[in-house]
Amino acid sequence: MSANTTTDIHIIGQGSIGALLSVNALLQGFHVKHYIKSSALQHPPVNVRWLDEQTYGLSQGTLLSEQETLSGIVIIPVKAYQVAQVLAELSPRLACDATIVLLHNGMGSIELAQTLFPQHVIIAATTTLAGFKRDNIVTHTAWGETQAGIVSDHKTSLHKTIIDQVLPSVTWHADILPSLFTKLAVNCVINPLTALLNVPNGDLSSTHLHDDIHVIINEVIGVAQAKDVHLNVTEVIDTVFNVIDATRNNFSSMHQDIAHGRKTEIEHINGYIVNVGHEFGVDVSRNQALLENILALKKPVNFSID
Ligand code: KPL
Repeated sequence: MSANTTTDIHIIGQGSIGALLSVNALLQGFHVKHYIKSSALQHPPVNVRWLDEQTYGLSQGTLLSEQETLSGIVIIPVKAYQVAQVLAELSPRLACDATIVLLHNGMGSIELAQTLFPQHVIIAATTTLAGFKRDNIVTHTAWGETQAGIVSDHKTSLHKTIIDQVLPSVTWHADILPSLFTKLAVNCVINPLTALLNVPNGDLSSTHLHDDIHVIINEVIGVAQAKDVHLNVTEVIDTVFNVIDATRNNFSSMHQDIAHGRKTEIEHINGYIVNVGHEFGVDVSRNQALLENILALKKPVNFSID
């Protein structure tokens, strides 16, 4: 695995997506550095079981605070509630030619990144690259596709061709917001419903849930519209049901978070819709109920994904 470019790839966090991207970038010969939080230092380094069943061991990551300056491409595939902290930690140590790639569920980080990094190139992306992490093993389950768009372009550096190699099947959009709101609709439906009903994604195709799913989606579309993002209702509904079908045997990340007693991303998913809905006077009562139900949810005794 020798470096094929002088551009460094920095990957923040070693959840499933971070670990999968690290392996993919290493396999392409990039110089990759990955970063972990201090609590992860007590755990053994991550092993990645790739789709072709090969296993790759990643080296122990570095603490972000130990890195002087980061230049090149900085990919941030962390939980939505960790993004603000990561951006704050990056703020004193990002070289001016670095490109930031935001890659997480939920919304709300673009504005923060633009405020903290007014001079940097910022890319927002969403991917269907998939895997799950159990102990220190990440299992790769789908190669997936990526939708990406530049949300701040200062022409100082643009690493598009490298991002094309590091992220799976990238489609570039002049306006990425419709893709991000569509993914938000997918997450607003699948994540809380699977967690509350304690079911795999596929069970949401049951016809008795259709009306409820339509209400949730319509509220997301109303909020997008208030932000001047115009989505086609039928296309969003089709996308949500296609994802339910394509991931029918998987447990959503929110189901897994609840099952493992971890914090969920609900405040950045349905919570984002509720906040913006209230700001613009859009009815978001169904998303609000989902937010409240998830926040109140205690892990049920029989709640298991094993
Ligand atoms: O992104 C996901 C998640 O679980 O967070 C979906 C698309 C719902 C797949 O499970």
